[in-house]
Amino acid sequence: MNKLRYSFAGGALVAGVGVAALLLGLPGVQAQGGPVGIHGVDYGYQGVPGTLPAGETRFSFTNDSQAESHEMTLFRINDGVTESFDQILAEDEAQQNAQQGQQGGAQQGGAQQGGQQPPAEQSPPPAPKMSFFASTGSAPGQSAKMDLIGNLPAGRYGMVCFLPIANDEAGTAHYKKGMKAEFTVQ
Ligand SMILES: [Cu+2]
Repeated sequence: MNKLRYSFAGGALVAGVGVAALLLGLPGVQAQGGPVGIHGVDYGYQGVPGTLPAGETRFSFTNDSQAESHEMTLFRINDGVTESFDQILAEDEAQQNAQQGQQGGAQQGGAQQGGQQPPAEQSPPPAPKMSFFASTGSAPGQSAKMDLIGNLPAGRYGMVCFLPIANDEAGTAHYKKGMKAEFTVQ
């Protein structure tokens, strides 16, 4: 049900292109200072710093919920983008919904017209406003199996959970209930 382009799986592909040199809990790799301890609750993050120093950083994620799995997916907001992380998420969702609507309409039209019409011209997608950085997550009451260690360039970052609310037929994502946060690295 990964509606969003910035899903866990999709993001992993982007990361492979070299967006960030991420070392997943590699032994011997030390981040300066202690880990940044992030706690997931229903539905939000606790312990998110307002600002972090640039450079090697270790994030340790613990899921304090007893009911829901949670993830901590990090994005770096692209340089020059002025929208807040909340705005970017909202725009992305609106864009996804519009694309789904277009696809549905095109299929219906094609059937009615016997498929004679050439496909409507697709406008190119807008430039992405953020880049996947890293992701981890854990089941209720557990810590993530590995810390995230990454070399954080200065900039603005977003943290988000795309997982759907359990037993919610609409599959509403946790971030829409508030499980999202923005912080700055400088
Ligand atoms: Cu969550």
